[in-house]
Amino acid sequence: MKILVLGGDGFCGWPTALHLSDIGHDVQIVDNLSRRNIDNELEVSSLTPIAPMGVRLRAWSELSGKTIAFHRFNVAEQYHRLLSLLREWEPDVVVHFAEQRAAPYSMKSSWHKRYTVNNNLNATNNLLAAVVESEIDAHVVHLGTMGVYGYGTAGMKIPEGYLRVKVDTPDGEVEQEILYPPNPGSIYHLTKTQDQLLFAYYVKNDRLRVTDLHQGIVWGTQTAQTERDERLINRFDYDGDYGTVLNRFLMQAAVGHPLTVHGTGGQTRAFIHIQDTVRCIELAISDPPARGDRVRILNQMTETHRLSDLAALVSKLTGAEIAYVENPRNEAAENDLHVANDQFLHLGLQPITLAEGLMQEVTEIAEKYRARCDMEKIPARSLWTQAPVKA
Ligand code: NAD
Ligand code: USQ
Repeated sequence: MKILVLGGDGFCGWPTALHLSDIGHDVQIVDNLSRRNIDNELEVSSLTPIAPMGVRLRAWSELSGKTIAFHRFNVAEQYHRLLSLLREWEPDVVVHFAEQRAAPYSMKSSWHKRYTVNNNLNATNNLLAAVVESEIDAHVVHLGTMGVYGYGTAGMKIPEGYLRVKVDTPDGEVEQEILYPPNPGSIYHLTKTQDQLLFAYYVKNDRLRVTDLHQGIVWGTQTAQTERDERLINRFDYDGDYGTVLNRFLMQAAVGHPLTVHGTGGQTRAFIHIQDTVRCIELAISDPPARGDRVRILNQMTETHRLSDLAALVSKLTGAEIAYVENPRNEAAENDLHVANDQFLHLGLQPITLAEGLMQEVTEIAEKYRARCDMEKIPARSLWTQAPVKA
C-alpha cells in the first residue's frame, strides 16, 4: 500500500514510517521539522543523538534497500502542498501524527495555547478537507489520546470511544451510543477532543474512512528498525515539557536525579511501548472501517499504572530516590483507571509489558547517553494556572 505519514520525523512517526516501510509498504513522510525547532526554542536536545532527516533516510535506504521520500512543509498552513501531494501520489492510507503533542508546552503561555490550537486543528481540518477535495479513497488513521476521556471512570472500564446511554423520551426509554463525553486536562488534550468532532463530521458528511487511535503514554525509545543503526535512533525527550513520565523516571535514575513525582503520585495513567505503537498502527491499517461506517475508535494502550507505583518500581530496579514535588498541573490528585482495549487484542496485539522491557531501556539508552543530559532542563516549569495548584 502507499502510506503517507504526516509528522514522520517525530517520536512515534519516525519508527512507524520505518516499520511500515520494512514490512513492504511504499512510504512517504511529510514533516515541517517544527519539533526540532521547538528543541531550539526550549534550548534542549533529545537524550539520544538524532540525525538530520537526510542522514536518517540515506541510512534507511542503505540498510533496507528501500526509499522513503520526504516532503518538508506545514500541514496546518500549506494546504495546497498537501492537496497536490494527495492528488499526485494518491496514497491508500494517511497516518496523521502532525500535531503539537506536549501538554506542558501547550500551557506555557497564551502564545503556546494559541499555537497548539491553530496548529493541531488546522492540520486535522486541512487533511480532511484535502482528502475530500482530492477525491482519493484514503483511509485516515489519526493518533489521538486517552486524555480525551479525562481519567476518571465512575467505576467502569473506559469503552473504546462510544458510551451507551439511556435517554428518557415521551415514548419510553431509548438506548443510544454517543461519543464518550470529552474531559480534556490541557489545551493540548483539548485539541484532541476537537479533532474528534472534525472526524465525526467529515465521516457523516463526506463518508470518509477514519480510524482514531486513543493512545496512552508511550514509553521506550527503540524499535526493531531504529536500533539497526545509530543514524536511525529515535528521539528520547526528558525535559520538563516534552519528557513523558516513565521515560523521565528512567533517565532521572540513570543520571542520579530523584524521580520527580507530581503531587502524591496517586494519578493513574495508561501506557504503551513504542514497539507496540508501531504494531498497533500496522493492525489499524490492516482493518479499515468501511465507507459509511462511523469513526472507528480504538484504545491504544496495554497497561495502566499509578505513578507512585511506577516510581517505586524504577527505584527498586535502580536504587533511585523518589522526590514528591508540588504538582505544576491542574489535575486530580488521585484516580483509578480501567480501560477496554479488546479491539487491538482481538486483532492480534501481544503487548510488551513494563516488567519485561524496563531494565533493557535503563541500561541501553538512558545510561548510554546520560552525558548528554542537561540537568537544568529536568524540572517541569510550565504551570497550568498562575499559581501552582496544590495536589
Ligand atoms: P512529536 O512531537 O515527536 O512528533 C510530531 C511530529 O509532527 C514532529 O516531527 C513535528 O515536527 C511534526 N509536526 C507538527 N505539526 C506539524 C505541521 N503543522 N506540519 C507538519 N509537521 C508537523 O510527537 P509524538 O510523540 O511522535 O506524537 C505523535 C502523535 O501521537 C501526536 O499527535 C500525539 O498527540 C500522539 N500521541 C503521542 C503520545 C506520546 O506519548 N508521545 C501518546 C499519545 C498520543
Ligand atoms: N508526571 C509526573 N512527573 C513527571 C512528569 C509527569 O508525576 O516528571 C505526571 C503528570 O503530572 C501526569 C502524568 O505524569 O499526571 C502524565 O504526564 P506525561 O507528561 O507523562 O503525559 P501527558 O501530559 O498526559 O501527555 C503524554 C503525551 C501526549 C499524550 C498523552 C497520553 O505527551 O501526547 O496524548 O501522554 S495520555 O496521558 O493517556 O493522555
